[in-house]
Amino acid sequence: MNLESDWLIRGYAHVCEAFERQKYSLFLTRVVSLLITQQILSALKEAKTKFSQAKVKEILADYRLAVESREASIIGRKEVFMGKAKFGIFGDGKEVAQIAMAKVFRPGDFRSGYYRDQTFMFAIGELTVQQFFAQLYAHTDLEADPSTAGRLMTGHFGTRTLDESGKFRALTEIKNSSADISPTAGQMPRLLGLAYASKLYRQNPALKTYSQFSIDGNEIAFGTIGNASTSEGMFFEAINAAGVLQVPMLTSIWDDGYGISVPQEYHTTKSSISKVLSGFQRTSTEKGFEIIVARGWDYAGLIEAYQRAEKICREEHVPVLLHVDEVTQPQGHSTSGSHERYKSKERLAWEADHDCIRKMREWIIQEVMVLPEDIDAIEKEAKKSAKESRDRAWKAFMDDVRKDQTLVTSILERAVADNHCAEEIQSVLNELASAINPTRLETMKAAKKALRALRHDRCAERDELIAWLKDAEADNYGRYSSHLYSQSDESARNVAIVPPVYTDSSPIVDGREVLQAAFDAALTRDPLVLAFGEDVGKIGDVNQGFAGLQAKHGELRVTDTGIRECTIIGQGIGAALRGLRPIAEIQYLDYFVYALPTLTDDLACLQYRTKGGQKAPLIIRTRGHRLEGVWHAGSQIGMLLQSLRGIYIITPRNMTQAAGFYNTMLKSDDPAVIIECLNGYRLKERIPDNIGEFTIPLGVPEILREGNQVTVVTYGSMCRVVMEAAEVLDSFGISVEVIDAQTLLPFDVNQVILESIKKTNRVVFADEDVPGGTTSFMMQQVLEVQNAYPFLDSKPLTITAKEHRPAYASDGDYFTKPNPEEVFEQIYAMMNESDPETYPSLY
Ligand SMILES: Cc1ncc(C[n+]2csc(CCOP(=O)(O)OP(=O)(O)O)c2C)c(N)n1
Ligand SMILES: [Mg+2]
Repeated sequence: MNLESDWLIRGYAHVCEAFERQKYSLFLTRVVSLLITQQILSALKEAKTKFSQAKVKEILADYRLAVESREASIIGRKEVFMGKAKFGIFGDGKEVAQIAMAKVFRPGDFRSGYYRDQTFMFAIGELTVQQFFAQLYAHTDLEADPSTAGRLMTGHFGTRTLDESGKFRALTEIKNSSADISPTAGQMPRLLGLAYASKLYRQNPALKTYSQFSIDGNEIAFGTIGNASTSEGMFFEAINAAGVLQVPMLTSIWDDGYGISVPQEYHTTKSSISKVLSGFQRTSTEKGFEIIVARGWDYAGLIEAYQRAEKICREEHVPVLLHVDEVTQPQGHSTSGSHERYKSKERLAWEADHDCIRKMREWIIQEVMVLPEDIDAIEKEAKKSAKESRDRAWKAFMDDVRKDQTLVTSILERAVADNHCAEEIQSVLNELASAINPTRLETMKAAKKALRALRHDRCAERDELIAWLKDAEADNYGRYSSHLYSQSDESARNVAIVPPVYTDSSPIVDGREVLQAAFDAALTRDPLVLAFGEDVGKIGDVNQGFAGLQAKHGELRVTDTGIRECTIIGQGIGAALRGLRPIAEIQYLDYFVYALPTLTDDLACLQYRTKGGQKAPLIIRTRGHRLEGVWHAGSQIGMLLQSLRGIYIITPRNMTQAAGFYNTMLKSDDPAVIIECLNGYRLKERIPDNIGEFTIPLGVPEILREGNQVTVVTYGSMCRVVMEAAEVLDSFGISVEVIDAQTLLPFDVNQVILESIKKTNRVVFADEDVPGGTTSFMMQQVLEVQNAYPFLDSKPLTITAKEHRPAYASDGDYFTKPNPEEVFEQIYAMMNESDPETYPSLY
């Protein structure tokens, strides 16, 4: 192109843009363009862009997507204000950066991001605009919202890594997004694990054949996080760990200068996360991160930045931090309030000027030499397309919801016509018809109200309503309550039971050696198995369950980590999401508190929040119960029961039971926490001959001692305490049946405890948790769920630790946690109450 025509085109573009910027009408812009001479116009048309035709096409397709995504945000917001959806949080302002990121995202890669990433999901082809709206409406159909089936609020993205039977799909053939969660920065621990998996697949030759999970570890884990959320500990923990591990983790920070209303200076030292983290920058002599800064409105710059980042990350397995600065948020944080409340006029004007779509448009006109009217046409079409997607999503949603409403309405109308409680039912009908945007709730309420009205009227309509109610309850269970645990054939509940085999030559060894033998067998059997945690590698954990196994199986299989419980769990989740079978260790149960957010918000609800779309069969190994002091005698198992539904909680009384449970869980696709007995590693046990194969079923208690007067239900280290007390009670003529619950989730699935109570008519729940902790859970399960209360002759009893945690003194445990004397006395007192003559009070 000659200089003259270049000048003309630029001049023309500037005039058009200036008019638009001043918000003069399109008409005026057109008039001006007409005034421009024929010569200029013909020069424009003849002008040659420096880009190839294919490139121009690609750029315009990107622009079209950005506009469509923006339009989806704008109309999404309106939908909320019209009452068609409850809440909206959108990716406006972040479109261009996400399109650039999508360009380097390949099959096999994983995303771990947050609620702003709609454009990225559109760009990789894993979310349609219609699905975006379906999620906004919380459409509970899996096809409508494949990310969450209506279970999560809008902006929670995830791809289905499992097929319909719950088995992994070929992850290297698809573009993967791990399932989002709402807690900001909660995506970071998992991101670390997703990247860590690539390192293992690349460096461990035994994993080369698992091509459905990885091709030579070439996959990048892409993270996204908002600027404000980088203040969270999880962010720093994950960044540091990625630098240490040198894993292909490409973290993008969408920096829009705010976290809801709070500006950057409240969040980040020096107001810049890339400045703060500059010490992580690798040098020619030190490993570390590659840190890149790009501007959120600079399409060309972003594309170049992502290409550079990808190359370093994918080829060298160096973690990259891409600080995308100068990002805007045109609609404000969410539908909960307007940003005019907290952004200054200057900031709002700056944001308008630096809007990434406006800037991209300018760039296309100036650099790609596309006529504004051609861009207008693209914009028009993109906006129309977004609206059509919305309409389709809304129709599908309403058609679905209305199915039940139509059915129930017709039953009620017939009841009125046949004069069954006509007046009351007509008013129910009127109420149902008046709902503006009805959900299933209104229909359910109407049916239940009608059934109340018809309680004396045994008509056909009543029977129909009852039948509908049963079906609807099953459907709604499926919609809102299924998939807490795996529902596949590989569910832990389906693992075939292989009993332990003992022979005369089965050696008697320290408990820790039983575990060591089981772990050795697992590592030998399955190259996907690996173990990591603090002190797990070189010394084989603080109690030597893995002793010698790093030397035998290599550092990639049995390895140490930094002191970072939260990301140890994330490391496990990410690795498990990518087909590996990690055993992640939290050194003591007491330190679970540090890992709990990731366990509860990410792992426990994974199957549930994706309605069976993703799984992470992570085994968390820890040790608890009694040993010494406040932080090495953890028994706060009630805390786990309350927060970790979705993860099985296993409490073996010794290391053989623990080994059997590890074997069971390694054959299943459910996650589990296995709590070993802190004081059991040196106790002698006989190793089963089939140490690597035998399995123990979940939810099946074991009767450790038979008796017929009192049933004691306990678990873990308390089994030994209760057994000792039971022995003494026996010598006082009191026959105690001792039951080891073995697993708390699931709990006694065959009602062994109920059968025992039918015989003894008395029950005691004993453990080392606080009063009202796990014993209350067990009591609720037995009295309420198993219906044991009619068989009781004595008040049910709980024997627990004190409310405080155990003191360190040598007898601290004795006076804090239940001891054999206390168990004896409490059970004796129970018998004294029912038969004081035979069992006179002790003192
Ligand atoms: C752990 C946690 N704390 C608080 C919130 C509430 N919250 C939701 S979004 C948000 C601001 C996040 O800002 P930023 O990380 O900058 O992302 P942006 O929304 O600006 O893209 C807050 C405080 C949350 N979701 N999770
Ligand atoms: Mg922000």
